[in-house]
Amino acid sequence: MLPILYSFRRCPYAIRARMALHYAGVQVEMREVLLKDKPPSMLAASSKGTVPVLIFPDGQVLDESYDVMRWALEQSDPEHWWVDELKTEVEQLIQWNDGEFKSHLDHYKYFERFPEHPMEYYRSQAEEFLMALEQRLSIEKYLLGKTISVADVAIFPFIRQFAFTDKNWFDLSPYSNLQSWLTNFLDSDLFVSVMTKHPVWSEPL
Ligand SMILES: N[C@@H](CCC(=O)N[C@@H](CS)C(=O)NCC(=O)O)C(=O)O
Repeated sequence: MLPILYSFRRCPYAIRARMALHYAGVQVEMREVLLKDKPPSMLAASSKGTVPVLIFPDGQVLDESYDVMRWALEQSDPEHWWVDELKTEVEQLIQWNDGEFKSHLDHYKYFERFPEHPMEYYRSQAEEFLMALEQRLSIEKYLLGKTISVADVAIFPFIRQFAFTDKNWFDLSPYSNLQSWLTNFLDSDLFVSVMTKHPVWSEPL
């Protein structure tokens, strides 16, 4: 019996969880869902109604992507993505990403829904985070040093989403280190493998 992962292919939270699970060599039963039509068994396990949700054969549930990542790395972490001494810094960065930056990103991506300001306004608010990442990446190859850490993987799917909102703008932006960092992840075998398409799972009758 494998753990079950409810996921949505393009969701940045689900992408970070799938990347950590794949990296750790954890096999799961993948259940691709439609966010508009969530399976009752997923909602029974986690009433929050967000993906990813990981359910273990003993019934234990993880319904926060960062918890899924941490659990995966506890199983296996061959390249040391987890460094105990960096925990606070990692969590501060992820909190900034998942909180303020994600909100600016959503406003930028769906600016038509927020007519109070033009799209450029939301984008420039999001850029505060980009600048902080660019600054870090101008010193070291990865966000927290010379090697990849859990922070890079947790944040990458959101920068991908930002970049593809207007790829032309992003490619011409001054964030050259961030551009290379993003390309590196987009081209990685790890990312490509977790983006395999799965048919939508439907609840057996
Ligand atoms: N804090 C959660 C957030 C997960 C989340 O918001 N996922 C989105 C999809 S990207 C979702 O499921 N939204 C519910 C919906 O759209 O109905 C986590 O880290 O796992």
